[in-house]
This record gives sequence, structure tokens and C-alpha cells, in this order.
Amino acid sequence: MFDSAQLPKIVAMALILLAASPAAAEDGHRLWLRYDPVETPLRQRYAAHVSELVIDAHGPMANAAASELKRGLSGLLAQSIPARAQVDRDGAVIVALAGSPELRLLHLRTSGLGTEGYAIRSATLDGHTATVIAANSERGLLYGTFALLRRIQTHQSLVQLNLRDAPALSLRMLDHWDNLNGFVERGYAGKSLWDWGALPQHVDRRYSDYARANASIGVNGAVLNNVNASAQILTPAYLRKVKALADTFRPWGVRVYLSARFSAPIEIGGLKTADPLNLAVRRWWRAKADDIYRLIPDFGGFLIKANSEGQPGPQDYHRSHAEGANMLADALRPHGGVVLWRAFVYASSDKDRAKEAYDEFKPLDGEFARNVIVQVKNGPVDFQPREPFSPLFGAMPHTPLAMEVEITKEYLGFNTHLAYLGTMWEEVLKSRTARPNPASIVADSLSAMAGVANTGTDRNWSGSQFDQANWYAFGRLAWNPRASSRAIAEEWARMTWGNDPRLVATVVRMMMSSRQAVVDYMTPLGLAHQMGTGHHYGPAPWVDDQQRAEWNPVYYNRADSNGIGFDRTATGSNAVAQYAPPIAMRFANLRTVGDDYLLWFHHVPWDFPMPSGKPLWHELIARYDRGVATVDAMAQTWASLQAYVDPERFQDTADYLRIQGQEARWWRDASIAYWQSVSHLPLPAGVRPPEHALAYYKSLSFPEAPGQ
Ligand code: GCW
Repeated sequence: MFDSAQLPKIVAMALILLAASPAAAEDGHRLWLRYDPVETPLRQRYAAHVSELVIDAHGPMANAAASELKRGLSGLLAQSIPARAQVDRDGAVIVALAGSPELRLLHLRTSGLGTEGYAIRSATLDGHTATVIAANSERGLLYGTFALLRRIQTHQSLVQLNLRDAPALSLRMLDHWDNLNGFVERGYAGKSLWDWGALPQHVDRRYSDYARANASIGVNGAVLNNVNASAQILTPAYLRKVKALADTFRPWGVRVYLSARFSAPIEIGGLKTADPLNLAVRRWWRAKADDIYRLIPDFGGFLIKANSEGQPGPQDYHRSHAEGANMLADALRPHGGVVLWRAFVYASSDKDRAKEAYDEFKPLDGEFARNVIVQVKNGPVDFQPREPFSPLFGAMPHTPLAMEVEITKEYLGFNTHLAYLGTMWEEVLKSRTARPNPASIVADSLSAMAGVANTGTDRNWSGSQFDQANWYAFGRLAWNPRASSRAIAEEWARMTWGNDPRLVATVVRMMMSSRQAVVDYMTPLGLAHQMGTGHHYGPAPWVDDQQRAEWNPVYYNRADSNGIGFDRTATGSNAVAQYAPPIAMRFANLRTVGDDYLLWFHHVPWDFPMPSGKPLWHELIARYDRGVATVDAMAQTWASLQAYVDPERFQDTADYLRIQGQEARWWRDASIAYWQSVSHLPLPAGVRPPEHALAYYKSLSFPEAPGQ
């Protein structure tokens, strides 16, 4: 029987149990938007600047900004922040659109901020100190809000602020390779976020969380479906589902785009052709666009993969890429939509694959309609751990270009390998094109950036804790392609792991060396595409039996008893000639090309003396060893951070680093075993021989590979 005298004891015990039970699991679900309380005394200093909220802007995005400020500030300062109609004390945070009385009083000018920029200024209003977030648009206010919160999250001062910022590129997009059956092509973070079966009736909470995370890093567009597209997405039933997503994303400033299948007029329109010059086809697309805009007035437009890897396209009707793109552009133009037309094409079997996109698209410069953007992968081949920049950047002065990068790590070890890609993208964005000016860089040639998303239904969104950093870095670099990847890593580390200086410095150090480590243990010195067939996981430099030449790793490594690497100079494919003369000269010369692109551009004898003094054969092996050593060092470094990190996320990362260590060895050993079978050279003294014979590595099949 229940004895009431026991009650206080029971309550006390329950309280003890509650206190001892862990708080909500630290599974990484909150991303970089954690908003845990800042420690005192810093918190008190911030509190002096944040006593109340005065919102002088209305509309869905302004409301989202207001709710985010409330949520973020009350979390970070561990107190609720009241909203007021007017400033009535020191420390107000004011959110105001251009033309509002507050901004007029303060003479705060918003000219130059464009439609997405913001200003944040410390001010005195009605005798009270205040911090003002100002913009020309609600979207600008949203970005200003996240910028202010980020300052507190990263422990920066709020004193005497006078900040202005606006994005350099107007389109900052995530491309989802999500199929309608829930499978994500090259996705390593679970299934697709979009639950097509339950939409539009059920709108999952995650959709707005997703859009909110994008808003926090300035991403303003999302292509919902795979570029290997199903025409079904354009049917009325699916468009109603798409509308539900668009409605959910809108308050966070994210517009929806769709991948369109070029042959949709045949598949779902009942036409006999998809010829872009056929009148019925043109009419069909116009009507389709009208239908979409009736449902989604701010629909962004179409992304197209045409005549690439078996996808249909205008060349099926002997029309050019420009004719195909312009037909869709005509349909979207009355509504303000754009066509993102991908330049990822390779079809000819007797040509260097690295030359194909340039050869096909460069002659079309000037032929595209004004609302077409040509979307070019960062490198000339395909999202490898390292490639030189695509020669199309700077080569199409009359065509807006988007740079497409792959956030999901298809060729960099999937989700278990820690590789911070900010450094890779910075390297590409800052590469000198010398077009049109001697000092021009890739970033100068861009109108947009698109990142192939790494999001999925995993609790941590991206497949690993550290893969979140790549989503984050993509957004920040798309906002400012001249930003420093180190500064972005630091920002992310502070927001995600904590502000302790030792923790921050260590995490940033790991991140900054991580991508080079992957290059070293997978494809050192400019090698590329040595991954297993189809899945692209694990080493397979020996593969030579694929139907098309350029599907075989041997096509890329060209290793033989004389040497290794792809001659892309005048004695070979002459791909170097696609670059501006000063760049071409640098790449073409063995002495100036540099280690990073050596084997990308040259077939080099095994005994070639490297700048280190070693012959190439020895240097190559040293690079594999360096890659393995860096991963081991990362694992040790991470172990030293145990006291700074919550147990769940600590363990996730430690486990993955262990897998990465095993797989780095697998890559090293399998690659060296194969090169040795071709070079017939002995291993340098003191070098650890591969653990197994080559036959063993060849016999492994995915997913039996070590660590799987
Ligand atoms: O890297 C390759 C991928 C394909 C992808 C293709 C592309 C969507 O292996 O999975 O298809 O690129 O970018 O179109």
C-alpha cells in the first residue's frame, strides 16, 4: 500500500534519479545551432547588450528572424528576453527594415546591402544603448540575426559594432541527389529527408529545421531531387508535395528548385518527342512552368543533367546544349525562374575525359539565354580528392557560371573518413585562372555555387559529426568565396564543440590537415579516380575491365614499367592548352607544375628526382605513409580531447577515426602492392611492406573491405 509518510523520500529519490539521468542525448542533431548558455562572467557581459527585443519588421522571414533571436538569445544567456514595442531600457536588440523610424533616427543607411545583406550597429536610441540589425529585406534581417547570434556563439564582442555584410553570389544552393523512393544517390547519412509518401498531408518537423540550418549559413535554394531525375516529380501529385516543402522553407529564405528530366514531355506528357525546337514540346514546358508557379510563386527553376551518363537531352535530337537550355529558359522566364544547366559531360571514348566539358561548352559561350546558368564541377573530371580547377572557369565570359562541389564525400571515404572540405574549396576558389585579367581567380568567374548535399535522416544530419562542417563551410564559402577556410573551421568548431581555446585550436588543426591526409593515402601527387568500380569506396588502381575506357582506374594512372601519370601536355592529350597561357605553361612544365598536380598532367618516370631529393617511387610511398600517419595523429589528438567533449559525440568520432585508420592502411597497402607489381621496384629501405599480397586486395569486394 502507498504510505503517504514516504512521499518526501520518494520525491527526493526521484529528483536524484532525474538529476543523474543524462540530459537529451548529444547526438549532434542540433548542428552548430546549439545555443547552450555561455559561461559566466562572459554571459553577464553579453547580457548588458541583450535586455529586450524590438522588432520593427513583419512578414514570414522577419517573424522567423524574431523567433530565432528569442530562441538563440534566451538559450545563450539562460534567461528569457522580452519582446517590446519600443526601446525602454539599455541593451535592446532592434530588428528594423530600411525606412523604419529607428533607422531614420540613427541615420543608418542600408544602401549597398542589396536584397540579402545586413548591417549590425551599436547605437544609442532615446537615450538607451542598443544593437540594431538593419537590412533592405526580410531575408537580410534573417541573415543579420544569425550573424549576431554567431558572434555570441563564438564569444566575440558586442561592443561598438559596425558590421556590414552581403553575399558575393546571389544563388547559394544545395543540390539533393534524392530519388523519389527515398534512396539518396551518393548519400551516406541515411535516407532522403523528404518523405514523399506522407507529403503533403504530413509536414515533418525536420523540414523547417533543415531550412533553418540553411538560413543560418546563407543557403537560399534547394534542388529537391536527383539530377538523374524521374519525370514523376513534375506530375500534379508530386508538385503538391513540392509545394508543401516550398511553403515550409519559405520563412527561412530557401527557394525550391527541381531537377527536370529532359524527356518528361514524352514520359508524362504523352508527346512523341522531347525535341526542344518542337512547338508542342515548347508549349508543354510552358504549361508545366505555369502550373508550377501557380502552386509555388517563388519557385526557383530547373536543374538539368542532359546527355550525360545516359540521361536524355537535346543532342538526342541533334540540338545543342544551348538550344535545350534556352527552351526551358523561355518557359521559366515569364515567372523569373532560372535554368541551371550542367556541364558535366563526357561521352567520347577516344578523348581525354578531362577535356570534354570545355570542348563542348566553350564554343557555346554567348548562345545561352539570359536566365541560364551553366553549372560546372570544380574540377575537369569528377569530384576527386584533388583536381586542378575546371578550365571553363574564366573561359565563358558571356555566360553566368555556377561552381558545383560535392559536399557528400563520394570519393573521400564516405561518412566515416574525417575530411574537412573547406580547404579543398578554398584551394579551387582561389586558383588563378588568369582570365580575363592576369590576377583573376576562379571566384571572380562565378555567379552561383551549388553543393551536392550530405544531408539525410541520420540524427546527426550528415552521417558524422565532422561532416556537418562541410555543410557549414559550403554555405559560408558560397556567401563569401574569398573567405578563409581556417576561419570557417574555427567558427564551426566553436559553435559545434565549444569555445575552450585548447579545444578550438586542436579541432581546427585536425580539420585543416584532414583533406590532405585523404589525398595522401588515396590519390597522392595528382593521381585520380583510383576508387572501386561503381561504389567508389576503397582502392582499385588495377581495374582495367570496364567497358568504357574512362571508367577504369588504369585509364587515369597509366602506370607502366617506365612510370606513372597522365600526360596532358602537348606530347599527350594537351589538356593544358585549355588553360590561359601562363597557367598552361606552369602546368605543362615538370619543374613548375608542383607536387599536387604532377601526375595529373604528366607521365613521370619512377626515378624522376622530386624536389624532396627522393626519386618519384620513394616519394610516392612516402606520401601514402604520410597520409596514414596523419590519420593516426588525428586519432591521438582526438583522444586527448575526451575531457572537453560530451561522451556520445566523442565516441562517434573516435570510432570513425579508428575505421579511417584501418582504411588508410588498406588504401596504402593495396596501392603500393599494385604499383610495385607494375614498377617492379623494391621498396625503399625501412618501408613497411603491404600487409597482404596484391591478390588479396583484388579479391576484396565491397562491403567486405576492412572496416566495413
Ligand atoms: O560523380 C558522379 C557520380 C554519379 C552522379 C554523377 C553526376 C548523379 O558517381 O552518381 O550522378 O557524378 O554528377 O551527375
